[in-house]
Amino acid sequence: MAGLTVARSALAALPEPVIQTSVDTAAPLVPNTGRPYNPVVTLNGWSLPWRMNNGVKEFHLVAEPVVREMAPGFKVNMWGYNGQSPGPTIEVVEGDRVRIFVTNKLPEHTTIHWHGQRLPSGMDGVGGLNQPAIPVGKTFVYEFEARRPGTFMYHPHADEMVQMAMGMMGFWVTHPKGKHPHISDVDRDFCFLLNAFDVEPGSKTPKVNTMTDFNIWAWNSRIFPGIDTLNVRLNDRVRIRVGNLTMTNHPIHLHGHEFLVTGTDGGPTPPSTRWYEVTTDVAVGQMRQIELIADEEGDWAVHCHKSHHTMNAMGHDVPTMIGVDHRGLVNKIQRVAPDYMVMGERGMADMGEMQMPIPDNTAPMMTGTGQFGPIEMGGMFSVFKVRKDQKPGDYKDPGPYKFPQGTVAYEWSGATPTAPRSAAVSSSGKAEATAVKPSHSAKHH
Ligand SMILES: [Cu+2]
Repeated sequence: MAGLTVARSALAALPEPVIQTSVDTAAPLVPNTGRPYNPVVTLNGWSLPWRMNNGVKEFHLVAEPVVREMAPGFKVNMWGYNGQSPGPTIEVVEGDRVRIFVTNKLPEHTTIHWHGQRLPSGMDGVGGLNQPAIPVGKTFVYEFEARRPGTFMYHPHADEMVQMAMGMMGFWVTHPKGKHPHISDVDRDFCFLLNAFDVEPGSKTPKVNTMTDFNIWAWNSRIFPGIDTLNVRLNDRVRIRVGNLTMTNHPIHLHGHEFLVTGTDGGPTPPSTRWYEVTTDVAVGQMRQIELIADEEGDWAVHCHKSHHTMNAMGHDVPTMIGVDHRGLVNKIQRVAPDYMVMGERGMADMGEMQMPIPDNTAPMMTGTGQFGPIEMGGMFSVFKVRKDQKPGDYKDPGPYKFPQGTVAYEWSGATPTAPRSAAVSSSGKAEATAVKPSHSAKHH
């Protein structure tokens, strides 16, 4: 790595920057110095090792251009940290003294804001307000005590719109230093950031001046089916931490289980404030921790409930074609435009199966295959896999669920009675309505 050799002499006194080249979910980083804690698993990401220096945890982040593979075969030129976008997850313990060296290898200045942390104002990372921006080629030092446990993020606060649109962000977890009344011990602790990009199909670099009209909806700069599954053992207590650095909200929905929101931006929530849900909205700039007991075996979808966020790049101007009869017209058009094809006359499901040619370096709009056929999803979608034989500490994908005999929805093979229609439309165009007055005997409040 050319960049690293340059760094070596200049950064002699700094911790060697650790660079990640893989897009796979790394095994949890079990701490070998400092206070013990139960590490998190970053989806398609990793945690940054540190160096202990006289009781201070020293990390080294390198802001630099990276190439992130968002899904197999779809690579995007991004800016990130230590080889990837997002940057590595930083894990520390409440009360830790933390020193972070930030080296700027971008073509412009940058800073890092430690989103949600209690810290001295001069460490908060807003360029111009709290510090001069870090010039190209320079290294700055941030140092503070991780004062409260919880879920945090980091991102630039200099040319922020451009740098976040290019993928600069990372996750931060501060573990409690001991038993905390509002933080449970869990068997699995996952985390990921919600992020969004505007990459024109066929191009490789995000458009950086996009304000709201993004077309790639990602978890940790990956899109389905490039997002790893969340694999757990039956009856595990599972925590999932989500941070939102896109420009819109994402209602995150889990199938098959109810969960509690056990933490927000401000830290763990008091148990008396929690209620069960199956969807929780994560607004822009927010962090949420959800917790559940994984007590239903199976393959359970977990996804953003905005249906266009479980789609990959598509033209926004595709007209709705449902119900439009193209017969005859297509042949005529194909005489002048041989590539012309009809989409969506009977809905868009054909897109899930279609092997139509797409521009180089893009992802199909809806894709992924399950054991029964196309899943017809993209973007912010993954699978929560609950298995009784998943070993503790084993995060490997157990493969597709083996459904017990007789538990899968099936085709009816008996007689199908004709369904009577309740309100027929008369030839005058008026609906015949029948009102039924409730009888007195049926009245109850
Ligand atoms: Cu969404």
